[in-house]
Amino acid sequence: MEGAGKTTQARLFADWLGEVGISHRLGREPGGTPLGEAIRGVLLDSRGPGMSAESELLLMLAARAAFVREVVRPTLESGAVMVADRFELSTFAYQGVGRGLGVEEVERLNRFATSGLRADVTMVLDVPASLGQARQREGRKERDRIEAEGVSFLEVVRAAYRSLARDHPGAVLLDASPSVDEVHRQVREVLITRFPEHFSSRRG
Ligand code: Z5A
Repeated sequence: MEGAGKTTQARLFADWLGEVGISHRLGREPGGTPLGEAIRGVLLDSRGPGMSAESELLLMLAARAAFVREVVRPTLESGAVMVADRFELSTFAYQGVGRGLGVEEVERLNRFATSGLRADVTMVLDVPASLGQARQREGRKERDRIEAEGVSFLEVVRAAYRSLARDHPGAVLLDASPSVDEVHRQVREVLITRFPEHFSSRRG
């Protein structure tokens, strides 16, 4: 969810990987490449041209295709860990459910964009939409075009995330309402449990 603390947690997680000596790269979606960042500008500009749900989806996926080919695959091929601030579950929740395009159809198009690459672990940071928005207000972040949809749209997206997190391979639902440190502790716990061979002797 917006304002759940994804960027904060992705950075803390990447810092932790650095501390324990695991090479990694951090990227964000939409964005992460020159093309992706240009598309991000179009997608999120609240004063820009409006667009249909279909155009929004295809722009998200155009950015993702570049991100996977130019950033994610080369990072994984080099043996490093890729940390992504948002990935395909966002598209299933926002465009598949929130925009009503249907999760199955979005999954099909997404597979084309990613050439089937999946994340090993997806952490879904869950907060009520109102708390996410309050955090963003406090952080004084201006609302982007999608956030401007308002709290009822975001509650639909939240329900979609909670349901998708139950079935999506590798997804874990975390309560992101507590403090930054507590959520980071939960993130570490998930990774240590999932990949004990990498973290047991490197708790950092
Ligand atoms: N979108 C989509 O529709 N389909 C897709 O496929 C993809 C994206 C990939 C851009 O995403 C928009 O694109 C987004 C979904 C859509 N629009 N909406 N809604 P984004 O990730 O760039 O934007 P965002 O979700 O709005 O992220 P954000 O505002 O950067 O929120 P965040 O990363 O979750 O939170 P944060 O930046 O880490 O923290 C926000 C503030 O809360 C900040 O002041 C922090 O200090 C504070 N914070 C963080 N954690 C805590 C805790 N635990 N307690 C108290 N305060 C906290």
